Amino acid sequence: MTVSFCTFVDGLQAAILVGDGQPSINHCIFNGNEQAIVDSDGNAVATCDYNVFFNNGIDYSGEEPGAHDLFDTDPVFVHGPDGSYYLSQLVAGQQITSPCVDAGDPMMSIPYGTTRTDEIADIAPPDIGFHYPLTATPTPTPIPWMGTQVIMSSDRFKAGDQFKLDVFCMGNPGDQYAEMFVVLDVFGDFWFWPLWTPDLQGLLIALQPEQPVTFSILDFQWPHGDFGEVTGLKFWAAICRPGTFQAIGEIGWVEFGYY
Ligand SMILES: [Ca+2]
Repeated sequence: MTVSFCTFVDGLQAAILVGDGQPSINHCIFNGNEQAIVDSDGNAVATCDYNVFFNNGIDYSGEEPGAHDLFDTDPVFVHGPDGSYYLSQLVAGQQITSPCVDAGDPMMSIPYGTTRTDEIADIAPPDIGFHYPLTATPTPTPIPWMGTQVIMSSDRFKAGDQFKLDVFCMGNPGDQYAEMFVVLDVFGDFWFWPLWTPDLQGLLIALQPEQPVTFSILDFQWPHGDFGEVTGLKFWAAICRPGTFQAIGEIGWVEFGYY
């Protein structure tokens, strides 16, 4: 049995109680335990080395210390993203570097993980003690925006305002064409661009790779006259695979009114 790259802190009994066999105990930190490595009956012979001991009641009982053990050595824990037993290190921004850093057997393979609060993986020689998993979030791959976005010059219009409606369309990388629909939604009654009649209609448009295509749908000056006040009107816009009503990406919309 092998116990390696573990950290034992503040145990009230023996951190490791050796029974039978010939265990190997190495690259572990024992800090503040009542007892660290204890042979229960004298039958076992543990091979111990490259361990670090600090503030334990008893470091070894019935087992032989290793040639590279460090005694009375503060591991200098610091709190990090996944816990409180990272090792203080100048390279990670702390004031001092823990004596456990790079204190392992240079011939020992390095466990996957890190002792650094900035989550940079351990490199040779190995650090002694527990290695936290690398949880650093991967660089997010930007997801290209797809579908339609509807932009209006305002959401409330009055006489003389410029009424401008633009639709931006962006397809999948391989899409060359799409069927585009723009709908004026007057409380559930639909009026379809480009003729602005209730008949379902759209237009086949050409898309461009990796950049949106812009359509100016409406552009006029809001007329004078007493139309009262209306809110809650909407424009919807979608691009679909030609011949289907299968939308590509997002369906854009805006809400507007006039007074
Ligand atoms: Ca190292």
